[in-house]
Amino acid sequence: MEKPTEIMVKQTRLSLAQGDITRQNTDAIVNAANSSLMGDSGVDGAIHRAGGPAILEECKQIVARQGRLPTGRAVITTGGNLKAKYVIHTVGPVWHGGGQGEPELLASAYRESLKLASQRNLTSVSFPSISTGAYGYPVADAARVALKTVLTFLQNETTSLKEVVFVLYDARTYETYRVALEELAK
Ligand code: AR6
Repeated sequence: MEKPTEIMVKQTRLSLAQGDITRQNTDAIVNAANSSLMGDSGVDGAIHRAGGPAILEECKQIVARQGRLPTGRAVITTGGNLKAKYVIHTVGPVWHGGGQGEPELLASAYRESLKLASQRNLTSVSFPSISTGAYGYPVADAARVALKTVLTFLQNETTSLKEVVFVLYDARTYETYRVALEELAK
């Protein structure tokens, strides 16, 4: 039988795809940013490159207003030239071995992003695999936290979201998320 790459959680479809998140046409895409919100490498760099300067301009205004974005929090800007109307910028934890609150902070990054999307009445949002690149979070652990957090949110919160997509860049990450979703859906 085909392994599940999507599940329904109440009214919302939670699915996995392999690809480049900057090409997604969901209402919002989530950026795995850092606290400076200045754009850098990885998915953050790709989003700023594809979306153009309007995103960085709004990020600068946000930092001028409220300071650096703490780990586990999220803010929303325009999507600039992207197909997505909005970018939700969140900061995942740097992996320090797991004993410094990393799972809670990673869960918070997903939850705060979902809350923002719901507050804006968005119907669809795409996530990358937050923290598993430059920030070094082991992918299998991160996948479990990510999927469980989204699932719990969709089960327990009232939300406008009809679609939540994880867009995984490489085959190994995609496969790891697929196994984690399969485990969770049992
Ligand atoms: N679409 C989807 N996923 C992508 C893309 C893309 N276009 N490009 C990379 N990924 P990372 P982090 C995947 O390092 O670990 C930045 O410099 C990538 O393969 O982007 O949260 C920020 O400014 C990996 O699976 O984010 C921060 O300083 C995942 O996205 C820091 O890196 C996350 O990798 C954040 O580190």
